[in-house]
Amino acid sequence: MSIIQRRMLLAGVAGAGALILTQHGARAQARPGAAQAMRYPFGVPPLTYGYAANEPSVDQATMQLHHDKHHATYVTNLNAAFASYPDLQRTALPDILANLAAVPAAIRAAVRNNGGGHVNHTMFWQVMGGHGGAPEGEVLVAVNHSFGSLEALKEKFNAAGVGQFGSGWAMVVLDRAGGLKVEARPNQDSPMMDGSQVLFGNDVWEHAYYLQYQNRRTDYLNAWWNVLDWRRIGERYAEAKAGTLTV
Ligand code: MN3
Repeated sequence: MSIIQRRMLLAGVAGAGALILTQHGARAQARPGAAQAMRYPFGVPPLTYGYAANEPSVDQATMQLHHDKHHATYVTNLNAAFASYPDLQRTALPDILANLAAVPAAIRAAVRNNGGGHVNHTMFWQVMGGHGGAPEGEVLVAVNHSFGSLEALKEKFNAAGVGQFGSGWAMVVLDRAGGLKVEARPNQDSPMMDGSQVLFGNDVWEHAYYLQYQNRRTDYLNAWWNVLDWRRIGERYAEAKAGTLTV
């Protein structure tokens, strides 16, 4: 039984799987590069800016190692896990992560860790490379509605990041009404694993900041806002509401 067939059975609605497939068809048209990155064989999407674009807040060496080595390792391990599972190879990664219980037990942990690592980092590169500042338009409205102000969001987000024991992520996730919530996740877990969409998130693994900030995670969290690309985050918000957000 394919994972999609299993999901349709679990959902108890034959149409649910078809809807997901249709949505991915639409996604493939909207953002072909990003959609392809979510299918086997997986690849690390190239940065759309230079390694030095986030200086001085995130240094070039960290960007290079993080993108070319750390993310690449998750992708290599994910491809290895999928090698003997043609059903999984035919399924978009977000759909697999949304139903990890259906992944064969022998590779479930590898898919959780490395699949989560792949989607989290693919999102991460997208929302950086900008110049910080403040959101505009619908995202500004959503931020003010959900948190009161950008400053309040930053405070809550940084607290989630510094409070994440060990490795993990601070995330802004969307609820069904388009409202925003700050949530932390351990390791490489993704909110996709419990059916949520991510607007943006910051990596608080030591590999994300240790070269430059050593133990000063708070300083890294504060500086990271300077490199956010609010224009791209605005696009992600629109895509999430339209059901076309790929990752
Ligand atoms: Mn990382």
